[in-house]
Amino acid sequence: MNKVFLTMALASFTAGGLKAQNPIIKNIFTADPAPIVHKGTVYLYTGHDTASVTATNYKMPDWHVFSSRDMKNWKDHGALLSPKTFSWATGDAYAAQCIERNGKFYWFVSTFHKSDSVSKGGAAIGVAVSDKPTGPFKDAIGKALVINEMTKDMKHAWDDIDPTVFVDDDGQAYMFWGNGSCKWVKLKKSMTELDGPITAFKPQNYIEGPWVYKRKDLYYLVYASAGTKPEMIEYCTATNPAGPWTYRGIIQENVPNSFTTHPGIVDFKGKSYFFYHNGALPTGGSYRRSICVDYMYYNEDGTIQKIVQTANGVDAVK
Ligand code: FUB
Repeated sequence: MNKVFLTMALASFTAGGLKAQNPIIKNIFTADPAPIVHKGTVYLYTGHDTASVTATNYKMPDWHVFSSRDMKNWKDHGALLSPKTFSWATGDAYAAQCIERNGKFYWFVSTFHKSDSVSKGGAAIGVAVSDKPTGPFKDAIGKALVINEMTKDMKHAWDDIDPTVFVDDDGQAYMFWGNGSCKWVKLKKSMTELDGPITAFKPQNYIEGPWVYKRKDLYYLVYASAGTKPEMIEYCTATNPAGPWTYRGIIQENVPNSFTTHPGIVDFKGKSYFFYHNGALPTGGSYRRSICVDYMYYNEDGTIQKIVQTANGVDAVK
């Protein structure tokens, strides 16, 4: 635990009965934040860490959804999706992102494929769909969208994780994902079919957890990087989602008490917010992580200022 952060957190927890906002989710351990805004509400899709204090690997049984109308009070809608929802899946519920298109909510998840006639196993990406941001969600395809055998550049079996999806102004949808290398592919309008070849590339210091979005004609690829092992968050920009991507630097340093961290970015009521996870809750750690949020600021030229990690988090908005 970072001592300064712990001291700040404890002070905020105790001073005058005030509660620290960060981590924003305290009832369970959560990781891999993926926020969206829909009809005046922020919906936060998360992973769920349930490993024991002494565990040396993840135990992630399901994905949760939280919502807030003011960025301060968060409601847990429960475990709305699990690898068990997908007949072809087994194992942990890794990073995921849900986006809305034409009134439907597509929740792109990374989990693991059973060893069967389709795949020898390894990480895979699936899609669940619902008419509402809080479900009920069902498997949109009945099979995985991406299996380990579809990408060959990385030799490890868990490289096909951490999908991020966005729809460009011309209606073309793109999915980026990957551990060790970043891969991208176009998606068809159905959002459940690939629309072309998969391309892999290696942004500077890239490890995993990409988050891709567009702002003022500039595309952003924000990702968990090697950092100092623990991870940091770094980013690239481009004028075309197909690249080339220009490396822009570090936006978030190490987080307290967790090897990984993971970006999720959203604009809400005129402000930009940076979601991430750390291990700062009591008994927390690399396999018992917690989601936080702090402000994110852009410079005039579109570059991103360094994120300041705080215990108090962000102010409530009306
Ligand atoms: O939460 C499991 C894995 O840890 C995610 O898929 C990665 O991005 C890292 O946060």
